[in-house]
Amino acid sequence: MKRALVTGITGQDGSYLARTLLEKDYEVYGLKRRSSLLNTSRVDEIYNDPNFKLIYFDLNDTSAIWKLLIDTQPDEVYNLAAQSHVRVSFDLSEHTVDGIAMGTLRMLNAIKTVCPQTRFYQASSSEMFGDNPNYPFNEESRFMPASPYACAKVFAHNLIRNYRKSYNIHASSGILFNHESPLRGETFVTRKITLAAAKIKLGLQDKLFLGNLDAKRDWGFAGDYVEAMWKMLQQDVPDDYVISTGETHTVKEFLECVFSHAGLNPERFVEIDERLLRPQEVPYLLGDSSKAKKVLKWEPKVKFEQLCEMMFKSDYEYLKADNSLKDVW
Ligand code: NAP
Ligand code: F7E
Repeated sequence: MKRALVTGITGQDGSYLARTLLEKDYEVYGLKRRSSLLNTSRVDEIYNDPNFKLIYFDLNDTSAIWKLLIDTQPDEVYNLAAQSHVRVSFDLSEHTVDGIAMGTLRMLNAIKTVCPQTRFYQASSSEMFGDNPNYPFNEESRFMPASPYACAKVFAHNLIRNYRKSYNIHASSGILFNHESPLRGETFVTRKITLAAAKIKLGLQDKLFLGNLDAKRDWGFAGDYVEAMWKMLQQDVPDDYVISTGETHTVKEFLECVFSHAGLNPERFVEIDERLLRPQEVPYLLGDSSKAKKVLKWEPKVKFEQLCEMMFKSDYEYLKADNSLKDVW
């Protein structure tokens, strides 16, 4: 049985990846940092699986990382932990950069010495392309990061290449474009919109405040994207791969799609709040994942419309059942 360590287990991708690996008969060590309130709801369903273990960990704790690797000698490590909110990274720049950049360095240094045969996945991001105007973006496109978050992801991405070449470590980066799901964090724009539409429909909310509606994103489904992470670590040779749908939509289009599933007119409820604008915006993201298609035989399954519907329905049905509420519209 293969053993995998997944950092960021309490996050969206951590929970989808853990399920995927358990289905593939892995022993999964889910790594979580300490929190003052319980925050394991995304992995509650797998908590009692005999092949799943929840372990304390922090990207900032070098000795804990070393001990963990010495004790577990994993076949694969998936490094998903990060302060992943781009807007927040402008306010918490040092914390964000330390976790992503230094945290990845700490992991790689430990692997190099403790278990150099371990395969490593790094969660790189389409945010690294920033405000580069030359889309669509592939593995060779220029990084022009436009936030502390993206700058740190470029640093970590470069480390992966450097450690791969210098020390022959099997380390791969997935340059993933935005991917969403019913388990997406509630402060990312897609989930903020689907939750608001569900609450408005049930009479629990009357306004939705948003920032820039014109930004374009290449949105896919998280369940499809974690499969690509796993495929990268099954290759004989480590490499970098863009993972995307090849379709881009504005935030306004996502809003309209969700509100139309809810039977609501967004103009009645949406207001722009300038505080939600970013010091520097990433205006246009569109990925070209031809390499992943060819080498990994990976393709996204869920389309934009299905994603909007899936996320809205999940929020609506959960809230309706939970509160025994009736539609007010
Ligand atoms: P997420 O839902 O925000 O989850 C992030 C996870 O990292 C959470 O479990 C969080 O713990 C943990 N974490 C944060 N700081 C930590 C620290 N110092 N030590 C240990 N754990 C820490 O993010 P996601 O959407 O699942 O994304 C997974 C990874 O992919 C991230 O690295 C993200 O930057 C990257 N990425 C995401 C996307 C996307 O569209 N989703 C696209 C490209 C790349 P808490 O629950 O305690 O906060
Ligand atoms: O913003 C605009 C905002 O925060 C998307 C992370 O997973 O994907 C994610 O980063 C767009 C931006 O995601 C609001 O200005 C408008 O243009 O949902 P988001 P993101 O910044 O694209 C990348 C690939 C990652 O790597 C990150 O970890 O939506 N927007 N109004 C808003 N965004 C938010 N959050 N809230 C608003 O009210």
